[in-house]
Amino acid sequence: MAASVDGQRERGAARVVVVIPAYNEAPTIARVVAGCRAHADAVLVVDDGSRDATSAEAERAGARVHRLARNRGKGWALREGIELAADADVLVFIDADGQDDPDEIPLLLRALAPGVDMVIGSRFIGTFEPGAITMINRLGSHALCGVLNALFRTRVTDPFAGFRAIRRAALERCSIRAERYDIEVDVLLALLQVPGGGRVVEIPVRRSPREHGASGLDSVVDGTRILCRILDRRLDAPRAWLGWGR
Ligand SMILES: Nc1nc2c(ncn2[C@@H]2O[C@H](COP(=O)(O)OP(=O)(O)O)[C@@H](O)[C@H]2O)c(=O)[nH]1
Ligand SMILES: [Mg+2]
Repeated sequence: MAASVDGQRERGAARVVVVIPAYNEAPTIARVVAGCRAHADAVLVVDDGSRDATSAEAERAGARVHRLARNRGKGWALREGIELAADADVLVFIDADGQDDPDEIPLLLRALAPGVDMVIGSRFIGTFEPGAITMINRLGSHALCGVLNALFRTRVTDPFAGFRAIRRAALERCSIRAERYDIEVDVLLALLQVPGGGRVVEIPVRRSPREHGASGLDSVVDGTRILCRILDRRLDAPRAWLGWGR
């Protein structure tokens, strides 16, 4: 039985679905899926064109797998997952490479108190284990986070964290555009921009190093894409004011 969401889990009312974007993660996906199943009602893996046994391993571990023929990016995969998890009350996003700990899912769910729309598992108020982040990514994250907080007058510590819990009702009020590693910041800013403003909280989590392969994130290309996404979102208000809806 999963952790409580507003005390609803005990009443069986809040359905928690974990959505995992996975690309060439065969060595770790089964363990991540198994870990998530202990804390959720269902686990959905979105695999867009992996060349290894990611889908088979995920299925073997008990996940529902949505397979796309060609690679479209982490953001695209998560957006497909959100569409498919239409029966969820709460969605949890977690990476497939074992860097996030599924046993911390109950902490996210517990922090999703009444009135809270999204809980971000912040690595910056939590812990990076040795080797879990490169110096360039740490510096880039701080710089981009500073830009975001200045432009949106927020005090977020980890807008790029993929490990989070979000209410489906809140997601339904957002229009998400990102296709790659700009997805996390896009979801956050879309949520903050809904009329009345979504309520977001952060809790500390632990981030482990990657156990196999390499990150697909290119610090320069994806850092630039994230910056463009932040600026694009910042222009939404003046665009709306001028009647230039998107
Ligand atoms: N489905 C899908 N998942 C992706 C894609 N790119 C990255 N991911 C997943 O997103 C998560 C984070 O990716 P990773 O490259 O490790 O980025 P980092 O942890 O931010 O360095 C992992 O679960 C990846 O398998 C993609 O193109 N498609
Ligand atoms: Mg990773």
